Amino acid sequence: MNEPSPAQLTEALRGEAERLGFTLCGVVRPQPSEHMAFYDAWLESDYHGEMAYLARDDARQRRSEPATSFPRARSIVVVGHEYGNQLHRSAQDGSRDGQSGNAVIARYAGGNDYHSVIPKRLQRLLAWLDEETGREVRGRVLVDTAPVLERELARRAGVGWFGRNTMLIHPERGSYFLLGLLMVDLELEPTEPFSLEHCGTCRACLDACPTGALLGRDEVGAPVIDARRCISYLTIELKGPIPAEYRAAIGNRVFGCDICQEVCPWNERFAREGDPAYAPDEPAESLIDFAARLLDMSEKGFQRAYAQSPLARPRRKGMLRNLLVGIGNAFRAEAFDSEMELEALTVLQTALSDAQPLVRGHAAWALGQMAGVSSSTALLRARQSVESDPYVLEEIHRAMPAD
Ligand code: B12
Ligand code: SF4
Ligand code: SF4
Repeated sequence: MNEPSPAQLTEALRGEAERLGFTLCGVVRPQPSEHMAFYDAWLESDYHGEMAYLARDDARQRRSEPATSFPRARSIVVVGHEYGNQLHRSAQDGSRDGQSGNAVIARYAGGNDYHSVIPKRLQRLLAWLDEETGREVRGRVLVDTAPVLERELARRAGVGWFGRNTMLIHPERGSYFLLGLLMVDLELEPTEPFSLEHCGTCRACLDACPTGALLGRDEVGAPVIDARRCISYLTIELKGPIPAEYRAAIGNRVFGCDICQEVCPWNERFAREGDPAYAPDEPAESLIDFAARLLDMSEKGFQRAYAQSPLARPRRKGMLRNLLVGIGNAFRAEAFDSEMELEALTVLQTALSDAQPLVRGHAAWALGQMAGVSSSTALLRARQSVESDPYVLEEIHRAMPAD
Protein backbone atom coordinates (compact mmCIF):
# COMPACT_ATOMS: atom_id res chain seq x y z
CA MET A 1 0.00 0.00 0.00
CA ASN A 2 1.33 3.48 -0.92
CA GLU A 3 1.85 5.86 2.00
CA PRO A 4 -0.76 8.62 1.87
CA SER A 5 0.58 12.07 0.91
CA PRO A 6 0.53 14.89 3.53
CA ALA A 7 -2.48 16.42 1.72
CA GLN A 8 -4.41 13.11 1.69
CA LEU A 9 -3.58 12.58 5.36
CA THR A 10 -4.82 16.04 6.34
CA GLU A 11 -8.08 15.49 4.50
CA ALA A 12 -8.68 12.06 6.05
CA LEU A 13 -7.66 13.41 9.46
CA ARG A 14 -10.27 16.16 9.30
CA GLY A 15 -12.93 13.56 8.52
CA GLU A 16 -11.84 11.43 11.47
CA ALA A 17 -11.73 14.50 13.76
CA GLU A 18 -15.32 15.27 12.78
CA ARG A 19 -16.37 11.69 13.59
CA LEU A 20 -14.83 12.22 17.04
CA GLY A 21 -16.98 15.32 17.52
CA PHE A 22 -14.44 17.99 16.53
CA THR A 23 -16.50 19.95 14.06
CA LEU A 24 -13.60 22.35 13.49
CA CYS A 25 -10.13 21.14 12.58
CA GLY A 26 -7.04 22.56 10.89
CA VAL A 27 -3.30 21.98 10.68
CA VAL A 28 -0.32 24.35 11.17
CA ARG A 29 3.43 24.05 11.19
CA PRO A 30 5.11 24.70 14.57
CA GLN A 31 6.44 28.14 13.62
CA PRO A 32 7.44 30.81 16.15
CA SER A 33 4.58 32.99 17.45
CA GLU A 34 3.85 36.23 15.59
CA HIS A 35 2.08 37.78 18.56
CA MET A 36 4.71 37.95 21.29
CA ALA A 37 5.09 41.74 21.12
CA PHE A 38 1.35 42.08 21.76
CA TYR A 39 1.46 39.44 24.48
CA ASP A 40 4.35 41.18 26.27
CA ALA A 41 2.61 44.57 26.08
CA TRP A 42 -0.55 42.95 27.50
CA LEU A 43 1.40 41.60 30.48
CA GLU A 44 3.21 44.93 30.87
CA SER A 45 -0.20 46.61 31.35
CA ASP A 46 -0.96 44.11 34.15
CA TYR A 47 -4.15 43.01 32.39
CA HIS A 48 -3.48 39.43 33.48
CA GLY A 49 -4.03 40.32 37.16
CA GLU A 50 -3.19 37.42 39.50
CA MET A 51 -2.71 34.85 36.70
CA ALA A 52 1.04 34.72 37.37
CA TYR A 53 1.45 31.55 35.30
CA LEU A 54 0.90 33.70 32.18
CA ALA A 55 3.85 35.96 33.04
CA ARG A 56 6.49 33.41 34.08
CA ASP A 57 9.64 33.98 32.05
CA ASP A 58 10.23 30.34 31.06
CA ALA A 59 6.58 29.98 30.04
CA ARG A 60 6.81 33.19 28.02
CA GLN A 61 9.78 31.72 26.12
CA ARG A 62 7.80 28.57 25.40
CA ARG A 63 4.83 30.56 24.11
CA SER A 64 7.10 32.26 21.62
CA GLU A 65 8.22 28.85 20.24
CA PRO A 66 5.32 26.36 20.30
CA ALA A 67 7.68 23.53 19.25
CA THR A 68 9.41 23.70 22.63
CA SER A 69 6.33 21.96 24.07
CA PHE A 70 7.09 18.94 21.83
CA PRO A 71 10.45 19.26 20.08
CA ARG A 72 9.69 16.38 17.67
CA ALA A 73 6.63 18.24 16.36
CA ARG A 74 6.44 18.64 12.59
CA SER A 75 2.72 19.51 12.50
CA ILE A 76 0.12 20.77 14.95
CA VAL A 77 -3.49 19.66 14.62
CA VAL A 78 -5.91 22.24 16.07
CA VAL A 79 -9.46 21.15 16.90
CA GLY A 80 -12.54 23.06 18.02
CA HIS A 81 -15.12 21.31 20.22
CA GLU A 82 -18.56 22.94 20.36
CA TYR A 83 -20.39 23.45 23.67
CA GLY A 84 -23.26 25.76 22.72
CA ASN A 85 -25.85 23.81 24.71
CA GLN A 86 -29.01 25.51 25.94
CA LEU A 87 -28.67 28.15 23.30
CA HIS A 88 -31.73 30.05 24.42
CA ARG A 89 -31.06 29.75 28.10
CA SER A 90 -30.40 33.41 28.83
CA ALA A 91 -33.80 34.44 27.50
CA GLN A 92 -35.47 31.89 29.79
CA ASP A 93 -33.71 32.56 33.07
CA GLY A 94 -33.00 36.25 32.78
CA SER A 95 -29.26 35.69 33.01
CA ARG A 96 -28.53 38.70 30.84
CA ASP A 97 -29.92 41.21 33.26
CA GLY A 98 -28.90 39.40 36.41
CA GLN A 99 -32.42 39.61 37.89
CA SER A 100 -33.04 35.94 38.43
CA GLY A 101 -32.77 33.87 41.62
CA ASN A 102 -31.11 31.05 39.67
CA ALA A 103 -27.38 30.42 39.58
CA VAL A 104 -25.99 30.90 36.06
CA ILE A 105 -22.97 28.82 35.05
CA ALA A 106 -21.08 29.54 31.81
CA ARG A 107 -22.14 27.17 29.04
CA TYR A 108 -18.78 25.44 28.69
CA ALA A 109 -18.85 24.47 32.37
CA GLY A 110 -22.31 22.96 32.88
CA GLY A 111 -21.21 19.35 32.27
CA ASN A 112 -17.85 17.58 32.10
CA ASP A 113 -14.52 19.38 32.26
CA TYR A 114 -13.12 19.94 28.78
CA HIS A 115 -9.61 19.33 30.14
CA SER A 116 -10.56 15.65 30.37
CA VAL A 117 -13.11 15.41 27.50
CA ILE A 118 -10.90 16.76 24.67
CA PRO A 119 -7.61 14.90 25.52
CA LYS A 120 -9.33 11.49 25.51
CA ARG A 121 -10.64 12.10 22.01
CA LEU A 122 -7.35 13.57 20.76
CA GLN A 123 -5.61 10.38 21.98
CA ARG A 124 -8.03 8.44 19.79
CA LEU A 125 -7.15 10.69 16.87
CA LEU A 126 -3.45 9.93 17.50
CA ALA A 127 -4.16 6.18 17.58
CA TRP A 128 -6.07 6.55 14.30
CA LEU A 129 -2.98 8.22 12.76
CA ASP A 130 -0.95 5.12 13.72
CA GLU A 131 -3.38 2.92 11.82
CA GLU A 132 -3.61 5.24 8.87
CA THR A 133 0.18 5.60 8.41
CA GLY A 134 1.16 2.09 9.50
CA ARG A 135 3.75 3.46 11.92
CA GLU A 136 3.84 4.63 15.51
CA VAL A 137 3.17 8.34 15.29
CA ARG A 138 4.54 10.20 18.29
CA GLY A 139 2.44 13.02 19.59
CA ARG A 140 1.52 15.27 22.50
CA VAL A 141 -1.97 16.40 23.41
CA LEU A 142 -2.33 19.94 24.79
CA VAL A 143 -5.48 21.48 26.25
CA ASP A 144 -4.41 24.43 28.40
CA THR A 145 -1.69 22.09 29.70
CA ALA A 146 1.34 23.87 28.23
CA PRO A 147 2.18 27.53 27.63
CA VAL A 148 0.93 27.90 24.05
CA LEU A 149 -1.05 30.74 22.45
CA GLU A 150 -3.81 28.39 21.36
CA ARG A 151 -5.90 31.01 19.57
CA GLU A 152 -3.01 32.26 17.48
CA LEU A 153 -2.38 28.70 16.24
CA ALA A 154 -6.11 28.20 15.67
CA ARG A 155 -6.38 31.33 13.55
CA ARG A 156 -3.41 30.21 11.49
CA ALA A 157 -5.05 26.78 11.08
CA GLY A 158 -8.15 28.49 9.65
CA VAL A 159 -10.45 27.90 12.64
CA GLY A 160 -11.64 31.52 12.83
CA TRP A 161 -10.86 35.21 13.38
CA PHE A 162 -10.22 37.22 16.54
CA GLY A 163 -13.48 38.97 17.44
CA ARG A 164 -13.58 42.26 19.34
CA ASN A 165 -14.55 40.17 22.36
CA THR A 166 -11.13 38.42 21.93
CA MET A 167 -12.87 35.12 21.12
CA LEU A 168 -11.98 33.13 18.04
CA ILE A 169 -15.09 33.09 15.85
CA HIS A 170 -15.89 30.76 12.96
CA PRO A 171 -18.12 32.24 10.23
CA GLU A 172 -20.43 29.20 10.13
CA ARG A 173 -20.28 28.14 13.79
CA GLY A 174 -19.88 31.22 15.96
CA SER A 175 -17.58 31.10 19.00
CA TYR A 176 -19.04 28.52 21.40
CA PHE A 177 -16.15 26.10 20.92
CA LEU A 178 -13.12 25.08 22.94
CA LEU A 179 -9.69 24.47 21.49
CA GLY A 180 -7.40 21.47 21.73
CA LEU A 181 -4.02 20.75 20.14
CA LEU A 182 -2.32 17.57 18.98
CA MET A 183 1.36 17.96 18.13
CA VAL A 184 2.73 15.14 15.97
CA ASP A 185 6.08 14.08 14.48
CA LEU A 186 4.39 13.64 11.13
CA GLU A 187 4.24 15.85 8.09
CA LEU A 188 0.68 16.95 7.39
CA GLU A 189 -0.45 19.52 4.83
CA PRO A 190 -1.21 22.85 6.59
CA THR A 191 -4.75 24.20 6.10
CA GLU A 192 -5.52 27.74 4.88
CA PRO A 193 -5.14 30.41 7.59
CA PHE A 194 -8.10 32.64 8.41
CA SER A 195 -7.18 36.08 7.13
CA LEU A 196 -10.49 37.98 7.11
CA GLU A 197 -12.05 39.77 10.06
CA HIS A 198 -15.84 39.85 10.11
CA CYS A 199 -16.68 42.15 13.04
CA GLY A 200 -17.07 45.15 10.75
CA THR A 201 -18.55 48.12 12.60
CA CYS A 202 -20.31 45.97 15.21
CA ARG A 203 -19.57 46.80 18.86
CA ALA A 204 -22.28 44.74 20.53
CA CYS A 205 -19.86 42.87 22.81
CA LEU A 206 -18.11 46.06 23.97
CA ASP A 207 -21.43 47.69 24.80
CA ALA A 208 -22.82 44.62 26.60
CA CYS A 209 -19.86 43.76 28.84
CA PRO A 210 -21.14 44.73 32.30
CA THR A 211 -17.70 45.45 33.78
CA GLY A 212 -16.04 47.28 30.88
CA ALA A 213 -13.42 44.54 30.49
CA LEU A 214 -13.31 44.75 26.69
CA LEU A 215 -11.16 47.65 25.55
CA GLY A 216 -11.57 47.38 21.77
CA ARG A 217 -8.85 46.83 19.18
CA ASP A 218 -5.38 48.37 19.46
CA GLU A 219 -3.55 50.20 16.67
CA VAL A 220 -2.62 46.95 14.85
CA GLY A 221 -6.11 45.48 15.20
CA ALA A 222 -5.56 43.10 18.13
CA PRO A 223 -8.54 42.89 20.52
CA VAL A 224 -7.64 43.89 24.09
CA ILE A 225 -9.17 42.65 27.32
CA ASP A 226 -8.45 43.78 30.86
CA ALA A 227 -8.85 40.33 32.42
CA ARG A 228 -8.91 41.82 35.93
CA ARG A 229 -12.40 43.15 35.19
CA CYS A 230 -13.73 40.09 33.38
CA ILE A 231 -16.41 38.16 35.29
CA SER A 232 -14.78 34.94 34.12
CA TYR A 233 -11.56 35.97 35.89
CA LEU A 234 -13.35 37.35 38.95
CA THR A 235 -15.41 34.18 39.52
CA ILE A 236 -12.88 31.50 38.43
CA GLU A 237 -9.28 32.71 38.61
CA LEU A 238 -9.26 35.28 41.41
CA LYS A 239 -8.49 33.63 44.75
CA GLY A 240 -9.41 36.37 47.23
CA PRO A 241 -12.34 38.74 47.71
CA ILE A 242 -14.10 40.06 44.60
CA PRO A 243 -13.44 43.82 44.45
CA ALA A 244 -16.59 45.59 45.67
CA GLU A 245 -16.91 47.73 42.53
CA TYR A 246 -17.59 44.66 40.34
CA ARG A 247 -19.97 42.72 42.59
CA ALA A 248 -23.22 44.28 41.38
CA ALA A 249 -22.25 43.77 37.71
CA ILE A 250 -21.73 40.04 38.26
CA GLY A 251 -25.49 39.59 38.80
CA ASN A 252 -26.31 35.90 39.18
CA ARG A 253 -23.28 34.58 37.26
CA VAL A 254 -21.58 32.23 39.68
CA PHE A 255 -19.02 30.68 37.33
CA GLY A 256 -17.70 32.37 34.19
CA CYS A 257 -19.58 34.62 31.81
CA ASP A 258 -20.95 34.33 28.28
CA ILE A 259 -22.44 37.80 27.77
CA CYS A 260 -19.98 38.97 25.10
CA GLN A 261 -20.71 35.77 23.18
CA GLU A 262 -24.49 35.81 23.73
CA VAL A 263 -24.81 39.21 22.07
CA CYS A 264 -22.54 38.36 19.15
CA PRO A 265 -24.54 38.19 15.91
CA TRP A 266 -22.39 35.30 14.72
CA ASN A 267 -23.60 33.19 17.65
CA GLU A 268 -27.17 34.42 17.40
CA ARG A 269 -27.17 33.23 13.81
CA PHE A 270 -24.87 30.23 13.61
CA ALA A 271 -24.20 28.63 17.00
CA ARG A 272 -25.51 25.08 17.29
CA GLU A 273 -26.16 22.61 20.06
CA GLY A 274 -22.77 21.49 21.31
CA ASP A 275 -21.39 18.12 22.31
CA PRO A 276 -23.56 16.38 24.95
CA ALA A 277 -20.44 15.99 27.16
CA TYR A 278 -20.89 19.66 28.12
CA ALA A 279 -24.63 19.56 28.76
CA PRO A 280 -25.63 19.96 32.40
CA ASP A 281 -27.14 16.89 34.13
CA GLU A 282 -29.51 18.99 36.20
CA PRO A 283 -31.66 22.02 35.42
CA ALA A 284 -30.48 25.40 36.79
CA GLU A 285 -30.47 25.50 40.62
CA SER A 286 -31.49 28.44 42.75
CA LEU A 287 -28.69 30.51 44.29
CA ILE A 288 -30.00 29.76 47.76
CA ASP A 289 -30.27 25.96 47.34
CA PHE A 290 -26.83 25.83 45.72
CA ALA A 291 -25.22 27.84 48.53
CA ALA A 292 -27.01 25.77 51.21
CA ARG A 293 -25.67 22.58 49.62
CA LEU A 294 -22.07 23.81 49.54
CA LEU A 295 -22.21 25.20 53.08
CA ASP A 296 -23.02 21.66 54.19
CA MET A 297 -19.93 20.20 52.45
CA SER A 298 -16.28 20.06 53.48
CA GLU A 299 -13.61 21.05 50.91
CA LYS A 300 -12.88 17.34 50.44
CA GLY A 301 -16.55 16.56 49.92
CA PHE A 302 -16.78 19.42 47.44
CA GLN A 303 -13.75 18.17 45.47
CA ARG A 304 -15.29 14.68 45.38
CA ALA A 305 -18.67 15.98 44.21
CA TYR A 306 -17.13 18.19 41.50
CA ALA A 307 -14.21 15.95 40.46
CA GLN A 308 -15.41 15.79 36.83
CA SER A 309 -16.55 19.42 36.64
CA PRO A 310 -14.73 22.71 35.91
CA LEU A 311 -16.45 24.06 39.05
CA ALA A 312 -13.74 22.38 41.16
CA ARG A 313 -11.24 25.09 40.16
CA PRO A 314 -12.31 27.95 42.45
CA ARG A 315 -12.78 25.39 45.29
CA ARG A 316 -15.65 25.38 47.77
CA LYS A 317 -14.79 28.78 49.24
CA GLY A 318 -14.53 30.45 45.81
CA MET A 319 -17.85 29.02 44.63
CA LEU A 320 -19.53 30.10 47.88
CA ARG A 321 -18.04 33.59 47.49
CA ASN A 322 -19.60 33.78 44.00
CA LEU A 323 -22.97 32.43 45.17
CA LEU A 324 -23.11 34.95 48.01
CA VAL A 325 -22.49 37.79 45.56
CA GLY A 326 -25.35 36.36 43.46
CA ILE A 327 -27.68 36.21 46.48
CA GLY A 328 -26.85 39.81 47.46
CA ASN A 329 -27.61 40.94 43.91
CA ALA A 330 -30.83 38.97 43.63
CA PHE A 331 -32.25 40.35 46.89
CA ARG A 332 -31.26 43.91 46.13
CA ALA A 333 -32.78 43.76 42.65
CA GLU A 334 -36.09 42.01 43.31
CA ALA A 335 -38.84 41.76 45.88
CA PHE A 336 -39.10 38.16 47.08
CA ASP A 337 -41.84 36.64 49.20
CA SER A 338 -41.24 36.34 52.94
CA GLU A 339 -40.60 32.58 52.73
CA MET A 340 -37.73 33.10 50.27
CA GLU A 341 -36.41 35.97 52.34
CA LEU A 342 -36.32 33.71 55.38
CA GLU A 343 -34.51 31.00 53.41
CA ALA A 344 -31.94 33.56 52.25
CA LEU A 345 -31.40 34.86 55.77
CA THR A 346 -30.93 31.30 57.08
CA VAL A 347 -28.28 30.59 54.42
CA LEU A 348 -26.53 33.92 55.03
CA GLN A 349 -26.52 33.33 58.80
CA THR A 350 -24.80 29.95 58.28
CA ALA A 351 -22.34 31.50 55.80
CA LEU A 352 -21.57 34.25 58.31
CA SER A 353 -20.11 31.66 60.69
CA ASP A 354 -18.35 29.52 58.05
CA ALA A 355 -14.73 28.54 58.82
CA GLN A 356 -13.50 30.48 55.75
CA PRO A 357 -13.09 34.26 56.14
CA LEU A 358 -13.70 34.66 52.38
CA VAL A 359 -17.16 33.12 52.81
CA ARG A 360 -17.97 35.14 55.96
CA GLY A 361 -16.88 38.39 54.27
CA HIS A 362 -19.10 37.88 51.22
CA ALA A 363 -22.02 36.79 53.43
CA ALA A 364 -21.68 40.14 55.21
CA TRP A 365 -21.76 41.96 51.88
CA ALA A 366 -24.87 40.05 50.78
CA LEU A 367 -26.64 40.95 54.05
CA GLY A 368 -25.70 44.57 53.43
CA GLN A 369 -27.56 44.42 50.10
CA MET A 370 -30.79 43.42 51.88
CA ALA A 371 -31.15 46.94 53.16
CA GLY A 372 -34.90 46.75 53.69
CA VAL A 373 -34.73 43.65 55.89
CA SER A 374 -34.17 44.62 59.52
CA SER A 375 -32.99 41.17 60.65
CA SER A 376 -30.05 41.39 58.23
CA THR A 377 -28.56 44.23 60.31
CA ALA A 378 -29.17 42.25 63.50
CA LEU A 379 -27.22 39.31 62.06
CA LEU A 380 -24.35 41.60 61.07
CA ARG A 381 -24.20 43.14 64.57
CA ALA A 382 -24.22 39.72 66.23
CA ARG A 383 -21.31 38.55 64.07
CA GLN A 384 -19.39 41.78 64.61
CA SER A 385 -19.30 41.13 68.35
CA VAL A 386 -17.51 37.77 67.95
CA GLU A 387 -15.56 38.19 64.68
CA SER A 388 -11.76 38.50 64.91
CA ASP A 389 -10.63 38.43 61.25
CA PRO A 390 -9.73 41.99 60.13
CA TYR A 391 -10.91 41.39 56.53
CA VAL A 392 -14.32 40.11 57.66
CA LEU A 393 -14.68 42.96 60.18
CA GLU A 394 -14.02 45.41 57.35
CA GLU A 395 -16.74 43.80 55.19
CA ILE A 396 -19.18 43.89 58.13
CA HIS A 397 -18.36 47.53 58.78
CA ARG A 398 -19.03 48.46 55.14
CA ALA A 399 -22.24 46.40 55.07
CA MET A 400 -23.80 48.06 58.14
CA PRO A 401 -26.19 50.93 57.52
CA ALA A 402 -24.77 54.29 58.62
CA ASP A 403 -26.09 55.23 62.11
C1 B12 B 1 -5.96 33.34 30.40
C2 B12 B 1 -7.23 32.88 29.74
C3 B12 B 1 -8.42 33.53 30.08
C4 B12 B 1 -8.43 34.84 30.86
C5 B12 B 1 -8.05 35.99 29.88
C6 B12 B 1 -8.90 35.98 28.61
C7 B12 B 1 -8.28 36.57 27.38
N1 B12 B 1 -9.14 37.02 26.48
O1 B12 B 1 -7.05 36.60 27.24
C8 B12 B 1 -9.89 34.88 31.39
C9 B12 B 1 -9.94 34.22 32.76
C10 B12 B 1 -10.52 36.26 31.50
C11 B12 B 1 -10.58 33.97 30.38
C12 B12 B 1 -11.93 34.03 30.11
C13 B12 B 1 -12.57 33.22 29.18
N2 B12 B 1 -12.03 32.19 28.49
CO1 B12 B 1 -10.13 31.76 28.52
N3 B12 B 1 -8.31 31.30 28.31
C14 B12 B 1 -7.23 31.80 28.80
C15 B12 B 1 -6.00 31.05 28.26
C16 B12 B 1 -5.55 30.02 29.31
C17 B12 B 1 -4.82 31.95 27.86
C18 B12 B 1 -5.24 33.14 26.98
C19 B12 B 1 -4.14 34.17 26.87
O2 B12 B 1 -2.99 33.84 26.71
N4 B12 B 1 -4.55 35.45 26.94
C20 B12 B 1 -3.65 36.54 26.72
C21 B12 B 1 -3.98 37.15 25.35
C22 B12 B 1 -3.00 38.25 25.04
O3 B12 B 1 -3.79 36.11 24.40
P1 B12 B 1 -4.94 35.70 23.36
O4 B12 B 1 -6.28 35.83 23.94
O5 B12 B 1 -4.56 34.41 22.79
O6 B12 B 1 -4.79 36.97 22.38
C23 B12 B 1 -4.32 36.98 21.14
C24 B12 B 1 -4.81 38.14 20.31
O7 B12 B 1 -4.77 39.28 21.03
C25 B12 B 1 -3.88 38.07 19.18
N5 B12 B 1 -3.29 39.17 18.53
C26 B12 B 1 -2.11 39.71 18.79
N6 B12 B 1 -1.78 40.60 17.89
C27 B12 B 1 -2.76 40.63 16.99
C28 B12 B 1 -2.93 41.37 15.86
C29 B12 B 1 -4.09 41.24 15.12
C30 B12 B 1 -4.28 42.05 13.88
C31 B12 B 1 -5.11 40.32 15.56
C32 B12 B 1 -6.38 40.19 14.82
C33 B12 B 1 -4.91 39.56 16.70
C34 B12 B 1 -3.72 39.73 17.40
O8 B12 B 1 -2.74 37.43 19.68
C35 B12 B 1 -2.84 37.13 21.04
C36 B12 B 1 -1.99 35.91 21.23
O9 B12 B 1 -2.27 34.96 20.23
C37 B12 B 1 -6.60 30.37 26.98
C38 B12 B 1 -5.97 29.03 26.57
C39 B12 B 1 -4.65 29.26 25.87
N7 B12 B 1 -3.63 28.58 26.32
O10 B12 B 1 -4.56 30.05 24.95
C40 B12 B 1 -8.10 30.22 27.36
C41 B12 B 1 -9.13 30.41 26.25
C42 B12 B 1 -8.75 31.62 25.47
N8 B12 B 1 -10.37 30.69 26.99
C43 B12 B 1 -11.43 30.23 26.45
C44 B12 B 1 -12.75 30.46 26.93
C45 B12 B 1 -13.84 29.55 26.38
C46 B12 B 1 -13.02 31.48 27.86
C47 B12 B 1 -14.39 32.02 28.31
C48 B12 B 1 -15.45 32.06 27.21
C49 B12 B 1 -14.91 31.16 29.50
C50 B12 B 1 -16.20 31.68 30.13
N9 B12 B 1 -17.36 31.42 29.54
O11 B12 B 1 -16.18 32.27 31.17
C51 B12 B 1 -14.02 33.44 28.81
C52 B12 B 1 -14.11 34.49 27.70
C53 B12 B 1 -13.77 35.88 28.13
C54 B12 B 1 -13.18 36.68 26.99
N10 B12 B 1 -13.97 37.54 26.36
O12 B12 B 1 -12.00 36.48 26.67
C55 B12 B 1 -11.11 29.45 25.16
C56 B12 B 1 -11.47 30.31 23.94
C57 B12 B 1 -11.98 29.57 22.72
C58 B12 B 1 -12.31 30.54 21.61
N11 B12 B 1 -13.30 30.18 20.81
O13 B12 B 1 -11.72 31.58 21.46
C59 B12 B 1 -9.55 29.18 25.36
C60 B12 B 1 -8.74 29.12 24.07
C61 B12 B 1 -9.42 27.86 26.15
C62 B12 B 1 -9.60 26.63 25.28
N12 B12 B 1 -8.65 25.71 25.31
O14 B12 B 1 -10.56 26.49 24.57
N13 B12 B 1 -9.68 33.15 29.75
S1 SF4 C 1 -16.90 37.29 29.57
FE1 SF4 C 1 -18.39 38.76 30.46
S2 SF4 C 1 -17.18 40.13 31.76
FE2 SF4 C 1 -15.72 38.98 30.46
S3 SF4 C 1 -15.38 40.31 28.72
FE3 SF4 C 1 -17.08 38.99 28.14
S4 SF4 C 1 -18.93 40.12 28.78
FE4 SF4 C 1 -17.20 41.09 29.77
S1 SF4 D 1 -20.31 41.14 19.02
FE1 SF4 D 1 -19.77 42.19 17.12
S2 SF4 D 1 -17.79 43.19 17.57
FE2 SF4 D 1 -18.14 41.66 19.15
S3 SF4 D 1 -17.06 39.84 18.43
FE3 SF4 D 1 -19.21 39.64 17.73
S4 SF4 D 1 -19.21 40.58 15.67
FE4 SF4 D 1 -17.30 41.20 16.66
